[in-house]
Amino acid sequence: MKLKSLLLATLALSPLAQANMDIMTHHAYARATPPNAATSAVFAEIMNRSENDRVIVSASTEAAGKVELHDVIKEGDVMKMRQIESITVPANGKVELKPGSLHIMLFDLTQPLVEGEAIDVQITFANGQKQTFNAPIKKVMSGMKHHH
Ligand SMILES: [Cu+2]
Repeated sequence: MKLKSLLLATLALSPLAQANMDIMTHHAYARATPPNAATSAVFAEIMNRSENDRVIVSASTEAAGKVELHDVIKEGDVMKMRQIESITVPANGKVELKPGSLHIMLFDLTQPLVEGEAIDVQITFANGQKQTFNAPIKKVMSGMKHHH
């Protein structure tokens, strides 16, 4: 019993265990794709319960060959996606990745994303912390108007 409580105390004090409890991911999902689509996107609400801003610098998933962090900006009347360097999750705050706004962009999909299945997505923070969350695949109404 003594050993067990000692182990628990050590675990609680370890910076990694501490860090992992600071970040919580809610309502994650990935956009379902038609059979030949090469791209998709992942959305989630990411909460930071620590006293420090946390900066997401990259993301990865086995479902895609390439993953980028994206934002959507308005150029005149046209909404355009662009790659961004990082996404900051403010201290004691949250950031919402959603259609028409911040998202994790998937390129070179290794297989179609089928509604009802799920993918694992790993995000990496500037401090080296990594966090994996599960994103169920859902049909998403396009939040972005496509102008041709
Ligand atoms: Cu994008």
